Amino acid sequence: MPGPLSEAELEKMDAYWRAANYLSVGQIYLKDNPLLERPLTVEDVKPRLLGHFGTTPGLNFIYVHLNRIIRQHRANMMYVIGPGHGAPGIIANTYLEGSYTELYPNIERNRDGMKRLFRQFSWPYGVPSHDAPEVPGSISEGGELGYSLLHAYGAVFDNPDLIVPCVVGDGEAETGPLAASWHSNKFINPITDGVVLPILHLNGYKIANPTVLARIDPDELEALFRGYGYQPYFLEGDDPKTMHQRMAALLDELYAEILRIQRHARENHDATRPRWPMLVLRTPKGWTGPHEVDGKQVEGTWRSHQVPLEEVRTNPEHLKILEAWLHGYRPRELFDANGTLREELADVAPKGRLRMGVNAHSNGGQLLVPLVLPGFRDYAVDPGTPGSKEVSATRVLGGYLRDVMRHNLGTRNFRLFAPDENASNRLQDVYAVSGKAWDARLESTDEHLSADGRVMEVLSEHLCQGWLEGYLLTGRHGLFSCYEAFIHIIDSMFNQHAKWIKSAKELHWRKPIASLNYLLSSHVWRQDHNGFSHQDPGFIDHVANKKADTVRIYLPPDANTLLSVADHCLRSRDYVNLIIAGKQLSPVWLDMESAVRHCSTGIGTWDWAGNDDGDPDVVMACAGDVPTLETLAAVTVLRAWAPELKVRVVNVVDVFTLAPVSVHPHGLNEEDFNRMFTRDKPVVFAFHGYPTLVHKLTYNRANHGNIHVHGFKEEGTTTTPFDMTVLNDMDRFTLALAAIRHTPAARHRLDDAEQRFSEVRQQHKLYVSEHGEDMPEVRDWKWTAR
Ligand SMILES: Cc1ncc(C[n+]2csc(CCOP(=O)(O)OP(=O)(O)O)c2C)c(N)n1
Ligand SMILES: [Mg+2]
Repeated sequence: MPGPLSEAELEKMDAYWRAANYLSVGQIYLKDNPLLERPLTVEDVKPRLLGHFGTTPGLNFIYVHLNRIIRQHRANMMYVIGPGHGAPGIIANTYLEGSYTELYPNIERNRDGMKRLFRQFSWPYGVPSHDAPEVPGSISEGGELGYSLLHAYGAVFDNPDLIVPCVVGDGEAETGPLAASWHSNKFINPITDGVVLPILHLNGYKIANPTVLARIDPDELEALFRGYGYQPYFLEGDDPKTMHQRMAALLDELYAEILRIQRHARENHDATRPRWPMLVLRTPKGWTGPHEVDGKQVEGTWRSHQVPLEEVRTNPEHLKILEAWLHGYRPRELFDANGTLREELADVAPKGRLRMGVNAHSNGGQLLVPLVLPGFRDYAVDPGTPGSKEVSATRVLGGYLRDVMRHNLGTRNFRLFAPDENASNRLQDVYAVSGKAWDARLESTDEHLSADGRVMEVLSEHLCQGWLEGYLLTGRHGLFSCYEAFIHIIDSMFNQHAKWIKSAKELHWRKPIASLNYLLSSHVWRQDHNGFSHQDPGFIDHVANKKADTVRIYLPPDANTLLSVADHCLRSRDYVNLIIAGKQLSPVWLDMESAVRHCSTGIGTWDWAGNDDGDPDVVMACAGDVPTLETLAAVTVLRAWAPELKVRVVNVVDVFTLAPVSVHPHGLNEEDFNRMFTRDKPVVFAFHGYPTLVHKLTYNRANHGNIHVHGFKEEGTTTTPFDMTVLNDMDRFTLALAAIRHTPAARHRLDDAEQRFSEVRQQHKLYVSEHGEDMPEVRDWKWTAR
């Protein structure tokens, strides 16, 4: 069949593809005899057959053809694959192009190296079976499906020369995040951003079922993608030679179309949303694998998803099929007697930095330019006497973030991400510097929308998270602000990113990247108008499970501490930082220098709030803005209910200071912890989240038996701010009563305190029921020094 490839070129590309397929099958099955220099025996086969063949030949086919485009045009391409279980294919290709051996010199490009390449795959202490940080050229942990397109789009923001072909599995395409991801094209600026070329890999099957997109009518499929704003190109077939010619021709056309779109946009300064091309590639699942096994069709069906032949070690017939399958790729034509790829095939791959295995963006830390940060002290709020002034902490932070944005406009390496909540979380000041990215129709009533915007707002936590991950992994910076309750939507994506960071840190060649920063506002205690559905502080617990050297949790009690924490987080590398701070008016407790000192230790005694003279009867501890407010109010309640009680106030910003230093690097050492919390005095602890976390972190502290934690108990509704704390027994009166109850020296006060408590609680209930707001003495309460 005629096409752009000469006969020789076609032969070479096909051979190279066979080599990639051969190496992929070798990784799944073999631990020895890598070049089949002797008849295959059971001893050559791995004891545990792990891996996925079905998707791999398709991924390899695409890789080989992208290589051709890169060579011809010196294109800057990074490959993202959704079906990450096809890692053997990517490993094979990076090995063939040489990038694998450069990063892992023990995997030499000869017989021994090939044997090690095969053996290490899915082998204890070897390499994982999925696309993972260990895989050269990858930014997408492919174990959990659904995020490929988001990572690809995140990568091309502000990278105008980058092209990211992104393979979407047709099964993966059924996931929620992926289904929403297609809309990313409305957030791309053709002048200043790069291009994602989605390649829907319609191999027809998932693990055990057909895929929806493979079984709808072609016109429905086309309409679907046109509806998403793409121009779909279709390619279908299974005859390798024909497919090589047609794929080469099609990629030439697609590449030309991409350049045409970019040229038009850039020469005319016209950012109008183009109809970006995409490819729908329909090839058989398990292409080139055994067609039939035990009388059942395997190639072209779901049966080829993992290991098409499972009984190789026990069934001689299967061993024979495997041997014939491997020989079918004609390895002698591909590798020389030493096991090195034949020289005439090597130039199918591009050279040097152009190889996808070493694309600079895929190891984004190499490209990381630190943010230029304004002095956060310039945004400080003067508190006057502690707590006398009320501000929205996140609004104050918004002013700082506006200038972070401003200072980094030139480098174009900072973006904010929010699921339609940026202004709701009070970060709207940033619009003075940069609007919201939007490349769909504009109406005269719209505000702050532009194709050039750097605030990414879309009502999908998945999209925000996935874009940000892609942006960070390619060496940029960002912050994701979200309602606290709904951040749970991306729990699993957070897991995967945290795992990525953990594993990447263990690889010498992966450079540190900017941390993933969450700002959770509209938090559990101040969801006054939204109620129970919006009240959930559980993300803290979720984050706390991850590796100590990867996660940080901050609960700044006021605006100044929030500024200090944010500055720290934006400078940090290779962490996930979780910051929780309210957006409602709330007291400022510390002046800026005290805030900086407090945040640098992460925990501290607030001497100005206590009266313990170094020897308290009770420790009142708090973490979070509302718990801090209630704790300080409880201190003033105690002055009336038990005036002689010596109270110490401890405030926690950095939750992990509570953990032993053996568990988390931020943990207080035993001595400091005991000095602060005492060894034997009661501790009443008001905590932003679920109380169990404090217990979990402090369970082996000397004084753990005396720590009484008050936090969210899953009681919520649409009610007043103070009533929320009452419903969950974290209000000032409950905290004061608990202090008296647990302090032996105050026992004689208990009856009286209980009486006062029940009266005030009754009064509160009646007042809020009748007036719909909190009692004046609660609303107007202010901290007063003793
Ligand atoms: C979110 C998620 N759910 C389920 C799985 C288990 N899983 C692994 S591969 C696979 C099928 C993938 O099918 P497809 O995307 O079509 O990939 P391919 O056919 O190319 O292998 C499934 C369900 C997963 N990895 N991630
Ligand atoms: Mg599939």
